[in-house]
Amino acid sequence: MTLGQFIIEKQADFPYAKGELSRLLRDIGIAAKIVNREVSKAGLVEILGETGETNIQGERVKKLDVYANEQFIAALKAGGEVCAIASEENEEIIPIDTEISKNAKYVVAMDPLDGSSNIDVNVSVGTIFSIYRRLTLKGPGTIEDFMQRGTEQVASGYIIYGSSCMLVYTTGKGVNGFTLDPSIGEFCLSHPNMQTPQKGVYYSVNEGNYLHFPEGIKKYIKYCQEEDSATSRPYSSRYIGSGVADIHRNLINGGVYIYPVTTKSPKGKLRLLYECNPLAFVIEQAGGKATTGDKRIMEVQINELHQRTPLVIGSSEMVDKVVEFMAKYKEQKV
Ligand code: P6P
Repeated sequence: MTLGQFIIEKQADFPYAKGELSRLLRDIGIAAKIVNREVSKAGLVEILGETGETNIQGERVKKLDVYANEQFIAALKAGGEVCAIASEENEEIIPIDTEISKNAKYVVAMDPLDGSSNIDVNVSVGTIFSIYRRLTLKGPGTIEDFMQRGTEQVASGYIIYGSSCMLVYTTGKGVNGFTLDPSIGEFCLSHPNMQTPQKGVYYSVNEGNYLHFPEGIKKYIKYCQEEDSATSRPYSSRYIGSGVADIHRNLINGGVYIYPVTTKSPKGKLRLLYECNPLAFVIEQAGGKATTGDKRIMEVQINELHQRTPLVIGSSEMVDKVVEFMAKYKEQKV
């Protein structure tokens, strides 16, 4: 079953929907195919960095994250279903005020190419997207449309450009994964009704920041490293610098991803609007959890577009254990 067929079939889940969300998800799928084509040949067309040269179309060769941003913006604008876009690549929101979008109901927040520093070394990267109903009544969207808690998301998901290209999304009725079949240029349902294991043996954290972690995180990392066959410890450390790839692996195999506060990132590094909330929606729908360490991610109040937050996300029993350690050592300072 292709993504398009699946979306139409599932549209029946939303009796009041008139197809706008379906078309919006289709638009995201189109942009994903275009970006995947460039990501998969990044090493060949020197799109890795700003080379200063121009390509055969006479365009300056752009960095892949700029390219991805432009492709998703173009696809969303052309689809006419959104009245504004927020992007990790843009300081301000992108209001959309075209004839085709004048009745648009939705806004999209996105990280067009998460982990893009890995492109040059051929490591998986991803796109993360979050869809909200607009709050403003008409005209181009405003920043007010994005100041919504994660619990208000209509849909969210990610695309991972890895050994294969996968699109994983939820509309609040479970999580489904689609793998791009390049021979037909379609995303095909490969992972129906994804459920993440309640526990796993992978923990993902940048231990280079260990000395600056809160005490509870330090204690949890040591817990992961202890010998205890009854709880399958020591766990395995897996951290590749692309959150989408780490979180996707943990979603399938079980595991926990942690990006806590550090001295360099005193509020955490990852962004609430277009990284943590969309990933939290997917993981919760797959039976996992996502927290700041003491608050459910999707209930965090958002006050600014690029707001950062600490993130603990993955298998519910493992997230609970991290929270337990953080509570136990909350007051302890190094
Ligand atoms: P660090 C990528 O920039 C990202 O937002 C996540 O995808 C990734 O897990 C993390 O930051 C890597 O950050 O500080 O460990 O290099």
